[in-house]
Amino acid sequence: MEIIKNQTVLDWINAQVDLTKPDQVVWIDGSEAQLEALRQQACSTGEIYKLNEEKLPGCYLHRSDPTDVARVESRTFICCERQEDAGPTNNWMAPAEMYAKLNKLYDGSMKGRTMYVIPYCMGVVGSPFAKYGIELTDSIYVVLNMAIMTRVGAQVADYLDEGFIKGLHSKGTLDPEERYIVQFPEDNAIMSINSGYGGNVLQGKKCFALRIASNLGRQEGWLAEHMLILGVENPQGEVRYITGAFPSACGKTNLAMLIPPEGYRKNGWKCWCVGDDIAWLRPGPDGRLWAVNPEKGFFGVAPGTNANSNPNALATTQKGTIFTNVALNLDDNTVWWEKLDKNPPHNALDWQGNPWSPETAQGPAAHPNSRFTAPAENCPCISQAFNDPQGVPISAMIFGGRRAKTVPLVYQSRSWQHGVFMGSIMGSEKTAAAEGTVGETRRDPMAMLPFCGYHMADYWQHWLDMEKVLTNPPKIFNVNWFQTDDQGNFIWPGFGENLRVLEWILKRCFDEAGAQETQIGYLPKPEDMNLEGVDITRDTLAGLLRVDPEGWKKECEGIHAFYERFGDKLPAALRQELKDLEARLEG
Ligand code: GTP
Ligand code: SPV
Ligand code: MN
Repeated sequence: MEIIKNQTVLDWINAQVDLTKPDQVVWIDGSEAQLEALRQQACSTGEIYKLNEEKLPGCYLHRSDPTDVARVESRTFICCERQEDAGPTNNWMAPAEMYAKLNKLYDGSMKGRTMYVIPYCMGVVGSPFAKYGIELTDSIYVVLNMAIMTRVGAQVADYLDEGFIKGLHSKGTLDPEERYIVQFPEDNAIMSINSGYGGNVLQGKKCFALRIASNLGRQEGWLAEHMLILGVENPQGEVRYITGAFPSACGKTNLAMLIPPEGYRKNGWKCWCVGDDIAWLRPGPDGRLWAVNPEKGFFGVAPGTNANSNPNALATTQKGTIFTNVALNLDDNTVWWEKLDKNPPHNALDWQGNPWSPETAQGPAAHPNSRFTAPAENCPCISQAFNDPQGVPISAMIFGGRRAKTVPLVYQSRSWQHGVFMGSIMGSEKTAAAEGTVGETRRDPMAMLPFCGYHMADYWQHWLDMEKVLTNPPKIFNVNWFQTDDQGNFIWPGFGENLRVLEWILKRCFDEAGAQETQIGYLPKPEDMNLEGVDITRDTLAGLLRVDPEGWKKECEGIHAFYERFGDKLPAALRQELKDLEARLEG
């Protein structure tokens, strides 16, 4: 059944069929009947596994290949004609060379398999700000995930025209040596092969909504960002919105679903989730910045999610969810992961399908980057504005990462330009969300290092330029929930208690809270933050809000080294901001 009429689109699909040579082609119409048939088929081959229907209705478990458990940045490429357009932070290859390489890998890769045609939309279908694409894939797992994460099927068919984003995915042989995640921004095309995991293959997410969309945003005057979107309702019933850019596995989903501490709840504070990973931000006619979540579901980190840390995320995963690389409790056919509760199953299979029990465990039951794919509509705190094509107006933008030392709990930029500088110097300790050594600090500007689809210095310039069209721009802040004591324990309680920081941030946006000026920006004085009902002394808070000039001088050395990579392309405004910071630290 063909549901797409546009000839350019059909010609492109036919060319990919000729290349990959599937036995058959199936069009995804998005109907529940078709998705259910695919689930049953995937269960019959072991690709997915049905969980306890009473406890977890409509939920499934999938195990990916053990060599294929996270994004692979070393095998992710931006292929544009000129290498300097990809910049020093992206892997690059000339498009012709990459197409030649990939075409060999795709040639016949779907023989004996079915090709699924997934028409999908990022954003609200039919809205002027939505973007459309097609992912061709030989994986039912990808189809089922895309159907949760994006708006798929017949509803988008009429919107597919010459401007669609082309996407080809094949599991290939899963050979890690030949794994490629490739964006061709000048062709609006995405090709990934030899992976079946997450952001490598659910192309709507990082490949489209960040790498390709960041290019579109630059051309069209908007921003595609790795940001959560959260509405905070105060006791007066007014909802103010923030976005937050934290690197992978640094707390976006948790902040996006924050539950206010008890004292706040009693006073009428509420939080509303608009998005947990990606924000498309455009200037509105009112000169404010408006945010839309282009996704329709959450692809969230499972370990650490529990009834205390993030009850909303846990509730979201109780139906219609696909779990990837978590443990299976054989006693009742449910799932488990580290820190879900204090009762690990004794009769279980680990994320690789091997027998696991706490007594005999050689490693974790769930992979540290195991994930849930859950519909946003399941979320108890989903915002009323979730499906609003206009999005929500943003009062504050927050940057942040994992930093044991130096970076205080929160500080505010002195200006938009200084805020862009703050984003550009973000650092974070590496997590399990991508390959590499966990714990190493790396610069991850705006949490976009793996996701910016063009030259990072041009991207900073684009951010700087946005100021000209924003008469009422959001205020910019940096947060760090992750300072540790000498024993390595987190000092700040985090999670719901982060609302105390958000309260100060949002009040700053409306001139309702005090601050002190420091070398690095504006910080709350310890008495400017509400500590009622939390087990933190003013002294401890003062420590979390300390600016350590010596630590910051070291930080500046690292920033210099990082900035050097951009040579002449580094915007002069950022070079100046670094100079000014150094002068203030000396003074
Ligand atoms: P991606 O989906 O990879 O983009 O990750 P994310 O940014 O959405 O991170 P997520 O919210 O899933 O959190 C990742 C890890 O950080 C989990 O193990 C959380 O428990 C932990 N975490 C989140 N918020 C906090 C916090 O406020 N304090 C502390 N100490 N840990 C946190
Ligand atoms: C991230 O790593 O930021 C994620 C997970 O959100 S993935 O979609 O795999 O990139
Ligand atoms: Mn993410």
